[in-house]
Amino acid sequence: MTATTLLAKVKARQAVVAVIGLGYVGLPLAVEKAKAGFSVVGVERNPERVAMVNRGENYIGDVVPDDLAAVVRAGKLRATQDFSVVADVDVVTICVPTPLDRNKQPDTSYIEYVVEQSLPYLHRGQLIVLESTTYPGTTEEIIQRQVEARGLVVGRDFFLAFSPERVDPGNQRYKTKNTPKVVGGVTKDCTRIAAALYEQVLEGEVFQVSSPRVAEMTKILENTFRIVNISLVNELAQLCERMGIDIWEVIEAAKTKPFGFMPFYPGPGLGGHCIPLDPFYLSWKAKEYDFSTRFIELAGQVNDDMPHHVVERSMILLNDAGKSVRKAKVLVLGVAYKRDIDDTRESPSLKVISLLCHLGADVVYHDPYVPSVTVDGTEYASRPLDEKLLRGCDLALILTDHSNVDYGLVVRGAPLVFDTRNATRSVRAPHVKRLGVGE
Ligand code: SAJ
Repeated sequence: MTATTLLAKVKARQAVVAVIGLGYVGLPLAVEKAKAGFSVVGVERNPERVAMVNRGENYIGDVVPDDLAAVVRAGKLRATQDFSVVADVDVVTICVPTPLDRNKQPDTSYIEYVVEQSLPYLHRGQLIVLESTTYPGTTEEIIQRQVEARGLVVGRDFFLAFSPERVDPGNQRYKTKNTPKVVGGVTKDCTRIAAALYEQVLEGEVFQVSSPRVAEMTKILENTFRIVNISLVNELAQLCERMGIDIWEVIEAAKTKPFGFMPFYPGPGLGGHCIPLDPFYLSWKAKEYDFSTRFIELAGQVNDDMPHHVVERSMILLNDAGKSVRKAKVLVLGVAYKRDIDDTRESPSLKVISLLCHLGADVVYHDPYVPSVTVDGTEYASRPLDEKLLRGCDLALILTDHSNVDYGLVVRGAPLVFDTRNATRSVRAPHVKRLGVGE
């Protein structure tokens, strides 16, 4: 199939699409492609997820359950663990994790694995799009190289592009369908066909760039922008504590500037599977060019220090109340990495709990979104939030500001509150202390 025929098939929504990886990126994308009329097959390693999709059952918060059920019932979406389906599709979209290993080195093994498993089935006339956040060069150095080793030539026999995912878990306004998309192909035809695919599926703008490397770097810039600015306010929050200034009041005032400013807020550290990790893909690649990405390294250090700062401040507050952290009963409020979601990956709360336990504290938690969590091999269950629990603790530590928690109850019940998210912003009481607020 030539570029022209594949392009026509995509525009007619007759192309058959494989989405490899049905996680928080892949499943919403698969559902949107099926809703647009494409026949979609999800290739997913987790058999539970495969079975749930085929029963029309949802497991990703940002997917509308009825949408998933409807496209499965209509036969427009099915899932499998079997890579051989790649032989029968026109488009392959790869949405697999790109974590860091223990030494903060990129781990592209998921991408390499799915490409290797797909290779026997890849053939002329197919479009391959990588969506996983990664360092500039990945698409060409890993995917193009492996496929061309089979004698296929990119831009002639197959088409290859990178298009970064921009999923913001829990965002009620921007979903997969209405978030603008950046697309960069190895050749003009690659870009054109990949852009056409997203134009059939998404409402948002499809912004074409000149290469996969530009698209890969675009995503890294987006996330590096966040990690650096979050670390900036985390550093200023620590300074404000010493200077007797309220950082939250300062940020609210700075927000009145209608141009040239964007608010970021202090917190107990940086969680999620993207912001704390993705920028280090660029750090690693930059070393090949004898370049040190100092802002990213520094941002990582400042953010990594925040859980330690929170524990240090907690110890001081307990000490001021005449209590030692050893044997102190600490109630952690929130273990998800950010508000109103159930994801605990890289959550700073887990680090705080681990540090407190190593200091001999007796830690329990409440999180309405997370029924249980394991820290250092110990499983904790979320405790019901009531007066008895609050009165029974020495310190209530707010680490995630879920909207459905009654912070008035927390302030009334707990003898001491340390709030790292300004959830108690309207309260002024001697037993309530906030991160970034000096006495
Ligand atoms: N955080 C702060 N202060 C802030 C903003 C965030 O401490 O002002 C913390 C959060 O509590 C969380 C972490 O940073 O622990 C990451 O939060 P995030 O808001 O960046 O959200 P993520 O990681 O779930 O998703 C982000 C997307 N979020 C936004 O743009 C708001 C987006 O950057 C990417 O689409 C996505 O990562 C990704 O997959 O790369």
